[in-house]
Amino acid sequence: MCATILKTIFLILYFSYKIEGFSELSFMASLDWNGIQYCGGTVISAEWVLTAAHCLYHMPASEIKVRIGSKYSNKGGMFVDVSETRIYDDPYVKSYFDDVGLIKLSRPVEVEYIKLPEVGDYPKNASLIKVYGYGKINEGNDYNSELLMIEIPVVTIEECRRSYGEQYVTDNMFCAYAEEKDACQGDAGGPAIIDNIQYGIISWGLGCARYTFPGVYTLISNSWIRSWIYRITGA
Ligand code: 4AZ
Repeated sequence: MCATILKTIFLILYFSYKIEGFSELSFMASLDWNGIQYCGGTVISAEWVLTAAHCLYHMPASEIKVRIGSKYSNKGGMFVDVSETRIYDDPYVKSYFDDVGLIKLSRPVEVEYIKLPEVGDYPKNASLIKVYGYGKINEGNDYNSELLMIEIPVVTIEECRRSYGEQYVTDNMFCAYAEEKDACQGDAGGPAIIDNIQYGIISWGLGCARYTFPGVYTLISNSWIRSWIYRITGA
């Protein structure tokens, strides 16, 4: 009798995966390779995690695990296996800079999924994005396992191109910059959010928080990116 009740409780917990006490950010995901936190991501539907393509290159799905809904990259939340990874593979659009990828989880999770923008819904110049990550806190070796957030303004694509060169900042990207505040190694794949909508995926930049060098983000509302995500995930 007691064993049956315990078993039922166990099954209910096992099949719901609800996070308690962390609901406002339960969509946050940390990618783990062999016990090493190496990228971020966000849960966009029961089975799909959005991340950067470069977090998935040369990475067998079987070697990635995703920690979901935790304030820490090394404990808590749910630790879920990956069944499949996808990067955009249209022969006409193919470069390192189309930095969007998807991870299919081995089982569905019930969390507060992050919402994505409509096609053409661009983050406006000077609007503040919230950027979340479990990555490094400077260019040195100061690793940090706790989820951190910065709030920084979007800068114009022209300003970003002046820093990096015309050819490196494509129409699939936007940039954000503030002195001393930036994403860093381990944050890529994580979100840039305005008003509870994820507009960007942390993608690249020269070093971290270097003077006059913005952080670069994948522009989710770009039409092929947005429709590709929708086609695969329904989100
Ligand atoms: C990274 O490797 C990374 N400063 C992410 C963002 C930036 C640099 C590196 C931008 O995850």
